[in-house]
Amino acid sequence: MLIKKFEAETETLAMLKVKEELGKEAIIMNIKTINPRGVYRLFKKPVVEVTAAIDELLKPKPVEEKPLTNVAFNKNYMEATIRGDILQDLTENIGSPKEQEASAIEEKLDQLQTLLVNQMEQNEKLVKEMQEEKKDIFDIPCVKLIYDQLIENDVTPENARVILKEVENRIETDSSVDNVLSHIYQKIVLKLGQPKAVALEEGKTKFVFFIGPTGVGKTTTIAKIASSMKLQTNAKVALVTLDTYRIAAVEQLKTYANILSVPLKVVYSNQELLGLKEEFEEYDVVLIDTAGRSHKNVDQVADIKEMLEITSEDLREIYLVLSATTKYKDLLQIIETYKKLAGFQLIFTKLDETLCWGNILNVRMLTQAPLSYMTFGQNVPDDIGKMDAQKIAKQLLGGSE
Ligand SMILES: Nc1nc2c(ncn2[C@@H]2O[C@H](COP(=O)(O)OP(=O)(O)OP(=O)(O)O)[C@@H](O)[C@H]2O)c(=O)[nH]1
Ligand SMILES: [Mg+2]
Repeated sequence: MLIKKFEAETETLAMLKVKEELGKEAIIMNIKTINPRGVYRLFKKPVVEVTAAIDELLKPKPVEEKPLTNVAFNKNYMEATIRGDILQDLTENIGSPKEQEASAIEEKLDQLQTLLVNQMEQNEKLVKEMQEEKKDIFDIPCVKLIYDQLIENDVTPENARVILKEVENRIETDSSVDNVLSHIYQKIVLKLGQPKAVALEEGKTKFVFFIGPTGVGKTTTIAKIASSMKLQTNAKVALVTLDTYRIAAVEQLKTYANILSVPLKVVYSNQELLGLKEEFEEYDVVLIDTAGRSHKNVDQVADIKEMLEITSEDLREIYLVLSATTKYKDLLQIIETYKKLAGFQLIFTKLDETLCWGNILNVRMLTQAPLSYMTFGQNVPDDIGKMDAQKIAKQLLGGSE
């Protein structure tokens, strides 16, 4: 048996409490009104007290509070959505400035992504097209043949590649051999550049120095130039030799001077060189022969520099004489030595002794010095000419006349 007291403002309310807690089987044992006492009377109202009892077994069980399962939760959630609670939440947020901003950014990102993907696809397509279109220039069969021909003629592989690479853009995979050849030919002609021969100026005496290694043909070339100047342009020519080491050398030039009826001066010191300006002021040109020097002797090159600098720059021309028969490796050493003497032109001799004229192009590409004359035999005065870039290019491409 369970006995419990219930208080309420009225008897009805107290009875409701009893029923709620003990059920309708509860037995009312007593009902009384309790009046507050003492100071409490001022604040509290009288209450009705009901004493009720019930058999333990008959007491109603409290409703069990089960935990919410997922299903239940989802159900509740759905119900709530149906009820509009969540929906209302969402509607409250949609259209808020933050929401609008976020969706704008998202939209922009989408656009950007589409743009990037398109761009990447386009790039890939382009690269593929380019790869298909512009294969390596050496894949064109005739280019390989031309390259081999240049190498055969002693053009260095590096220089041959430079030339081919420079025309690469103009050559199509299906270009005809003639077309390819003509591009390469033009490129070689351009690389060789315009020849720069001795330039005579009225009222001035030009001092033209011929320097270079031993036995390349300096003296012979001077005789050829002197003769062609005298005969073709009727210029007033004088010869000077600084090659006093060998009597034969002086004799050699003397012979040419006699044949050409031009004066020859033998100069023994740099000091004497100073006097030449006055001595030959009536002349258009003074051709100066020097002793062949070993390029390995650096001191001698320093001497030449000193000698050259005696003549003022505007009246001076320097020609470095090289033989087309010299190996490129040796030419490299020669250039290394003579490059200290800036401002020279290049003469190539003995073109008749070799079919491989590649070194003319090699040295030109290495030094950037202008080409001037080429000689092609021992005959004075005939075997000389201005450097003929077209003839050299043809020769290098295997199309000699
Ligand atoms: N085949 C050929 N021989 C040449 C040519 N030019 C010069 N020679 C010959 O080369 C040799 C040397 O010529 P030189 O003019 O004495 O040479 P160099 O540079 O003055 O010689 P050194 O004064 O000793 O340094 C001579 O036998 C010339 O006939 C050329 O263009 N072709
Ligand atoms: Mg000589």
